[in-house]
Amino acid sequence: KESRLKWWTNGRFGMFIHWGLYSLPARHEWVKMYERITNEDYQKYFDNFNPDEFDPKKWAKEAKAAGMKYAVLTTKHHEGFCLFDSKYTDYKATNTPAHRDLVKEFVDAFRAEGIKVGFYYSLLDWHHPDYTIDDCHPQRPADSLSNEEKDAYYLRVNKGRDMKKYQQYMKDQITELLTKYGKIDILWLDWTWGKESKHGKHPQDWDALNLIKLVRKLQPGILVNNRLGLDQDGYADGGDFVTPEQVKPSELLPYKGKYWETCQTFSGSWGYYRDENTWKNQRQLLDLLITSTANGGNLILNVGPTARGEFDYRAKRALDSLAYWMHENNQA
Ligand code: FUL
Repeated sequence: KESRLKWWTNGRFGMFIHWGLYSLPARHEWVKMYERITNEDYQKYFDNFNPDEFDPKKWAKEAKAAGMKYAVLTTKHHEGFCLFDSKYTDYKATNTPAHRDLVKEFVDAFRAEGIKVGFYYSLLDWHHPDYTIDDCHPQRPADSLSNEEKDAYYLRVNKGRDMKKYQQYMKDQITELLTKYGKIDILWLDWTWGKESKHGKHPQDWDALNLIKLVRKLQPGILVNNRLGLDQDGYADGGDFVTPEQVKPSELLPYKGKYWETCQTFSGSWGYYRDENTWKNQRQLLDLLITSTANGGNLILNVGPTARGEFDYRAKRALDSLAYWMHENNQA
């Protein structure tokens, strides 16, 4: 494990990219769930997904200048939309006006800059017809219903949904991702929850053990994060690193001694959120980077590109401020 993780612990700093149909409404990557948007109403984002400014070579240059050594792209987020040309769904970028396999272009562009590539893949899927509807789903029951009414609702809407088929779908897609794009350095699976969490009443079954075995077989050198929940079942190979999310620098200290990567946003949400006003300044970003590195961890900093495929000017400004600092300190 130590030797597999060597490049990653040395690299310390990565770029997360959250991009999907949610970049069109531009108000959080969870918009479909938060606003209970139906598939029919969400369809307009698919029909109009046309990232005419998408040029991942530019993204890769920005990442490199900022001193980032790896990048992880959302191949599919919770909304279920695939940025890659999957055989197993029509809900993919090649069927939108984009007409491109965006994952392939990302991989080629970042590799060309010497940046390691990773894939984020959501376990949740708010579009797949076999995925169990639970209390973390756009079609969840109304809050006003009683518990009995909610249970009856779940029974009704999940009739005919077959989670086993969805498990197979995940395996098929992960197989595509890990066989069609060359050597993949990181797989970032997201996410599962314990019985205690607020979504625990309807726990999902990802067939996690067989999933991780498949991943290890297809790409023995790959690094996998810890969000499959296997560590909860006493399975030692629960993941290669832990992933404290959006925590303050001071809260990172207890992770010392583990392999860890904190994931952080520039402004709060992960998907492009046009009207968000909480952008971190250079000092805050450097504080995160320095605290992470000094305590033996990694930082993966997220950009949510716009629907046209560009980095927002505020993201560019933040990246440039890091590039400037790296340059002044001879780090990049
Ligand atoms: C979370 C997700 O629900 C967020 O949307 C984001 O992808 C973050 C990195 O992980 O659990």
